[in-house]
Amino acid sequence: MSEHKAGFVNIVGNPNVGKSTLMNALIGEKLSIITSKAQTTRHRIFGIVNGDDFQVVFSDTPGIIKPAYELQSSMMDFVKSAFEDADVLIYMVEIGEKDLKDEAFFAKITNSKVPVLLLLNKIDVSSQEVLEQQVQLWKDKVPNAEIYPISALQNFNVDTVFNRILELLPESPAFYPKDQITDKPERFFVNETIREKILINYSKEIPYAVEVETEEFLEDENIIRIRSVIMVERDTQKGIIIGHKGSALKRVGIQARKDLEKFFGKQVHIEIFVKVNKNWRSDQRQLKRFGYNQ
Ligand code: GDP
Ligand code: K
Ligand code: MG
Repeated sequence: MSEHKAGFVNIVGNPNVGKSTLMNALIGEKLSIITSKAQTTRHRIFGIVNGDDFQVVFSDTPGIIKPAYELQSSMMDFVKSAFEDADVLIYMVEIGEKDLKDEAFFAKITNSKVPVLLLLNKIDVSSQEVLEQQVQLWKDKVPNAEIYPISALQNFNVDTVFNRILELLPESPAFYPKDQITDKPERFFVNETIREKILINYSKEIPYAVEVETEEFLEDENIIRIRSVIMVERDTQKGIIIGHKGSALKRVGIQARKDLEKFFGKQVHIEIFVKVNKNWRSDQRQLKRFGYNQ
């Protein structure tokens, strides 16, 4: 009789190396939003893969940065927590990357008591020669890690990594019901989808000044009705989000609706409003309300 295995596999690394892309590839669902911009991921998000005799609880986390304001400090608290409860640590780096800028976090990886899988990502844009150099470089830097070259985007070697994770998982009963695939409520995915469209459609500081809150999520048999609020820090930002005659906000709404219809497998009706909420990024109480303080 085979034993049941379960555990936490936490993905950490620099911004933009492909952590969220990997998480989605492992789960087979778009749980985490992905853009080419740093700080796309602000939360710790569980993605759960269930089998008859295993349950793997993956955690996607924000990229490691030196925090400059309260929101970013909370983001780094999520990363810290991911170091604390891992059964297997995934340290993701990309081809051509030099170092993890934060030495304290890097030391947590090299001194890790749990197995470390170092995933060298984006090998689809690398030559064989560069890849071999990089593998050697990381072997020297993180001697305690097993190194796997992968392409999260093209799903190359992701199954090899998954099978190795299953070998490394401790024997344990499941932590979550076997039909659950995440720890986050539906509204969270609405907020994140809208935020992804903001990251894609607006430049400079706008996406970083934005938080999204979904005030209404009403699910009928055939349709989901959603009302969400985009919060910005200043009046000028509100104007930019809305755009000429509302055209920019309308585009965000259309793009978000398409993704949400795919995600929920149902027709979606969405209304989006914009509000100014001064300095929410630096306000502990606001951050707590938005789910940042653990
Ligand atoms: P994160 O910030 O570490 O979560 O990174 P994301 O998953 O958001 O990805 C950042 C950018 O890298 C996005 O534009 C992805 O499409 C891209 N990316 C992720 N994985 C790969 C990969 O394997 N190959 C290539 N070429 N690009 C990738
Ligand atoms: K990103
Ligand atoms: Mg991410």
